[in-house]
Amino acid sequence: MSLILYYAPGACSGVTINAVEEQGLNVYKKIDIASGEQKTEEYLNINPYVKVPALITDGKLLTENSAILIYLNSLVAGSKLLPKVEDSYHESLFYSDLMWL
Ligand SMILES: N[C@@H](CCC(=O)N[C@@H](CS)C(=O)NCC(=O)O)C(=O)O
Repeated sequence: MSLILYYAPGACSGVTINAVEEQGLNVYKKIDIASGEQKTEEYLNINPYVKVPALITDGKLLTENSAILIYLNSLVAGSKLLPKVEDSYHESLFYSDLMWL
């Protein structure tokens, strides 16, 4: 499997950078959003939503911190990136925290 996470230092993609490192998957590329690199044709071909983070997994695009975290959690057996939930209240609380990100 090939994975590349596009991120910008100091931006909300820090959430997914931490998760990638936590999972031992050090596969990221820096995008300089201050200089507008996210608007270049090269990056728009990767992520037409003009944002970071963007994860490319086996050539397919996944965006949004929350969705990327759920995906990264699924890649590592026994991952503790996301909590185990005991009931529907705690499951909803988990999604509440995740979406707050
Ligand atoms: N809801 C998105 C937010 C993504 C987002 O707004 N990223 C900002 C950096 S924090 C960005 O790429 N901004 C560049 C731009 O809007 O041109 C997520 O959680 O992934």
